[in-house]
Amino acid sequence: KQSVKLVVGNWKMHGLSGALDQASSLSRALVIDAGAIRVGLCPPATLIDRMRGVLKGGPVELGGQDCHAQPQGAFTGSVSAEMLADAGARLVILGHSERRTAFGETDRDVAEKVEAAVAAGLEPIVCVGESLAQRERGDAVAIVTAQVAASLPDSLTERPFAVAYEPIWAIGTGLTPTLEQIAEMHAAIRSAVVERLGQGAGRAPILYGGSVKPDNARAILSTPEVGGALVGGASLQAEDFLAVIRAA
Ligand code: G2H
Repeated sequence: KQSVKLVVGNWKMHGLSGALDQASSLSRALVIDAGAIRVGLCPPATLIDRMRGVLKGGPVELGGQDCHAQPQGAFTGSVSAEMLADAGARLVILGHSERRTAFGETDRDVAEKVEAAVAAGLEPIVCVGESLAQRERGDAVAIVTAQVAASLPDSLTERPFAVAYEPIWAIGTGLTPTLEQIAEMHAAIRSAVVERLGQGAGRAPILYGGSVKPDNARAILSTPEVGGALVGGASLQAEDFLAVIRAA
């Protein structure tokens, strides 16, 4: 049996201190059945510790959006997994396509970051996804399953983690794959995860991400093999994010 659904908000580089009000509204309005769903929020790293204060006692889990592969050192501008955990994070998004594209992260870099996250006690959400050109060439499943195999290190065996399938062409565009395409890809990802890490890892939730909105969330979240959602734009306002969560 698969684990409980996991719905995670990715604020990307949005959110000054005023945005803590959204986290506080979310936390106040959110009533969840702990056995059925988990909710996470990944604000910019500067807000994690303060958001912990705002969310205190509530069901929302905090996360980072990236971490360095080393626990500390002379890496100007970087934040380690231990630092995220120290600030109050339990989750960390790794290998988001915006990191892969804009910062040149490779599958190997992502795997090293996942190792660091696991060592710091964080639960990584490892992102994979194909470009539009790759989908149009018919290579989407091969590309994505290869990313899965190369981005998940051995140390994930027996550790909690999630994979997020985010087709690059669906991110922030309002476009989404068909439900059939999502189901097909998630089944392929699950097989690749099991092949890479063994049967035990087959329970890891596979989230869908890319233009999840209140009006498409129910259909996407009830698609076979979809274990949750990674939500960008629609997680910035508490009202929208609540609507997505309630659709899960
Ligand atoms: C995909 C997603 C969140 P959006 O990047 O990770 O963003 O929902 O805005 O497409």
